[in-house]
Amino acid sequence: MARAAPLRFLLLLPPLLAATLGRQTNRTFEIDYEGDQFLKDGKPFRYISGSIHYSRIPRFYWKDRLLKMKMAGLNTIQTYVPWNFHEPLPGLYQFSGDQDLEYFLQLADELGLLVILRPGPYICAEWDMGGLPAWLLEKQSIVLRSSDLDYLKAVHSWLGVLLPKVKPYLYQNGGPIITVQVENEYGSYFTCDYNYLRFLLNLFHHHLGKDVVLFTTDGADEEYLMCGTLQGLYATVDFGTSVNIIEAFQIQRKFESKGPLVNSEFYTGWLDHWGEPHQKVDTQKIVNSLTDMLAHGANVNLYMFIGGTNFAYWNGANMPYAAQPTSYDYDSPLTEAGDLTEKYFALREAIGKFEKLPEGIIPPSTPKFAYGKVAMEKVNTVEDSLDVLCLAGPINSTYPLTFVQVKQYFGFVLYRTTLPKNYNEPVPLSSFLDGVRDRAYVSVNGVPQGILERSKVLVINITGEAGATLDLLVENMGRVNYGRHNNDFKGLISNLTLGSDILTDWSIFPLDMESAVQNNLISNEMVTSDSFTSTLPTFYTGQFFIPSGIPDLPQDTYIQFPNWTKGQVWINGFNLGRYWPGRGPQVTLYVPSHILVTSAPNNITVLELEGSPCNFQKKCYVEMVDKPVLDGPLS
Ligand code: 6GJ
Repeated sequence: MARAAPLRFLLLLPPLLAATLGRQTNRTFEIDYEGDQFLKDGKPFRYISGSIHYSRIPRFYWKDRLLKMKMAGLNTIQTYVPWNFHEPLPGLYQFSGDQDLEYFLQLADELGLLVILRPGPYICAEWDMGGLPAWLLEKQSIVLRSSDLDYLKAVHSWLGVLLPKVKPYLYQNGGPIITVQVENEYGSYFTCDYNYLRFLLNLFHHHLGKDVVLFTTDGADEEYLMCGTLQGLYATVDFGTSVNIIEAFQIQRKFESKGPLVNSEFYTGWLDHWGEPHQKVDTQKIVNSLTDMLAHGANVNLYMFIGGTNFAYWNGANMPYAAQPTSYDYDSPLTEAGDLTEKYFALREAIGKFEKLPEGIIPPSTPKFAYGKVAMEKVNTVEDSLDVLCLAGPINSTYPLTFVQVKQYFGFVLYRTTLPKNYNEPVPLSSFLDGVRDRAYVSVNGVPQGILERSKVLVINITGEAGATLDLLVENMGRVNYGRHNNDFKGLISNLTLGSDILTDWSIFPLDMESAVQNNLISNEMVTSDSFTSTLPTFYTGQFFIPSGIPDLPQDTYIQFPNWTKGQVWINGFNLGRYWPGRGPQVTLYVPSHILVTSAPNNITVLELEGSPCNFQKKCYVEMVDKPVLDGPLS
């Protein structure tokens, strides 16, 4: 009987794989303009692809999701590379753990899945600032996605790191990447700057070589492709079930009279916004359009095949300002948690009419466990936690500074000043030109006064005595990811007026919630103030144990917040994202099992920004349940 490979062999796998991938081979992937098709190693090839964003799926589950996509009959997957996910500060690069793009590509290759890579540098994707890093806004006048030299310099530097990393993974070098998208729906953007596209074309060719298939994607409308396409970049379109596929591909043909028909984003669902109904797209309509496109020999990418989660603060927003929620379920064939849906099997059946479906077991939906109620206890308000949230102390400024100006890119900043005189009667507090970005939780001497909200609540009335402390905890709810407003500065971006007075002499506290939570600085040992009100932004903590004696635990779960309002939640220091049942439609947040432990208590930290069900006497609860609720009531 053959001896099993010694375990140490497995340690050799990644470098062996990389060495194999990095080699020049005689493999080819190209466009056959005469045959209106792709050729893979000289043979006609049509891709049936699905979108998966590795940045929205824990590394722990990448293989599970990719295998489910393979078993659905897909031969290719498509993924974005979010620049801000990998370069959080200029020159600081992160490519390990959940950011290990190369490992993700290796997994796809091992499973026999080809890859359509979309490295942007702008990606849209309902992702913060469309993937562009917020530190670009340190040049306040920067013109994003243009020939602005500061923007091009940053792009040149970033792609000079990213593209050499992915070059070994090109198909012709032994890897899975068959095509690479340049920019994203550039024709939808106001700059319409061909020099910018030429810069990108040359940069991609410089790093990847000229034998790679580079393409663009734009909405299936002639005016979009006018600005979104360029000689040397193969023009493709995107459209959903409401569009006639013949008309859509006729638009593509106006720009690519020969070559393969490609729908780079065929929408299997749709995006959500807080306060709007959860979006769904009818399965039969998707099946009908997909079948029609495949029958026409088109190459199709199903956007999304699995949406996943906007963990932490990664969600984007659209204009008029509307932030997307934590869940990016997208009503896609695999749920946010990777569960198989009726849409999955319907699409698998449709694909099976055109491609031989892989034999073998489809990985089942992962089990979910309801760990039940978890008692929570108040710890401290944000105002009383500044010593652990802002170790460097405040930045003092006559007028408010933006998040970027204090080098804080996500989460929260506390703005503090004092009232210049007595306001015994309610007086309007407002920000010039809708300048609160995006929500400000206002208090005077620790007494809540109300909430200012971008585009929704521009004025609140407050009272207070001269010298009283005025606090505004400002929350960044996510940067605009689509359209001209994606230079989305956060914080108090214009002066605040109180009646006829401009408020000055600010102390500005950038708040490092992550370090405080991960270093257990938000704990019950903290001194808690005597008088609690449950409407000041307040931290709560709780613990729960994974039940012993039950096999296969821990399992995935969902956390919900009955009678809480809005906030942020961490489990064992992992930032799960924003909850906002007070506005909806998302009620539960997905909790992947890999962040849970069986050997110790699991620590939950909640920052409730508005109102919790707790009071000083009564304990309060969050709840771990085994079913998601993404279409809950709207406020
Ligand atoms: C694409 O733009 C984008 O390329 N997109 C959508 N387009 C419909 C028009 C939006 C106002 S819906 C969701 C996707 C992603 O944003 C994708 O990144």
